[in-house]
Amino acid sequence: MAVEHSLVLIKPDAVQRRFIGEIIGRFEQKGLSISAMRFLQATQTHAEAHYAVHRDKPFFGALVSFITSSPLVALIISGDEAVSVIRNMIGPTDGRKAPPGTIRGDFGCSLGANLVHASDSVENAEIEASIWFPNGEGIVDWKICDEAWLDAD
Ligand code: IDP
Ligand code: MG
Repeated sequence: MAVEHSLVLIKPDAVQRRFIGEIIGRFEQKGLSISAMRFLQATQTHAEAHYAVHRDKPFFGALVSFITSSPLVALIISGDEAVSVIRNMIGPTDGRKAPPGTIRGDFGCSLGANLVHASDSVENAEIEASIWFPNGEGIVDWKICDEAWLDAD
């Protein structure tokens, strides 16, 4: 089993629309597990660091102001190949094009307000985790009891 850790944000639009439980529930149902979870209002510093790769894009200002506009939930979610599994579960960036069955496809019709962020690589997951959980604070190393039943490969 190739355990990976993904940094997930339940974005302000999803929090305001009361989708925290629904979104976390999907990851739990999939057999992934939570390694860290914080409910917070992102600062400008969080936002600029998290979206640093987009700083030259025309939508950067709107993106930073959206992500800092209201509370969000930051999580580290772990499991077998968690990075690609979670990217597939959230779907493509634009909710209008995201297929049904994905989080973005089921709950949104927007490119900006697309409910959730998830790391696109193991390397970026580590960088992003250090932004939301500096010095590893809040990260819990634990074993879930159903692991043997989830991996019969
Ligand atoms: P991703 O979240 O699917 O990885 P990225 O291209 O990394 O998508 O973009 C980061 C976030 O920036 C998106 O989730 C979305 O909220 C926002 N975004 C991306 N492209 C646009 C755009 O063209 N206009 C407005 N917001 C955008
Ligand atoms: Mg991205």
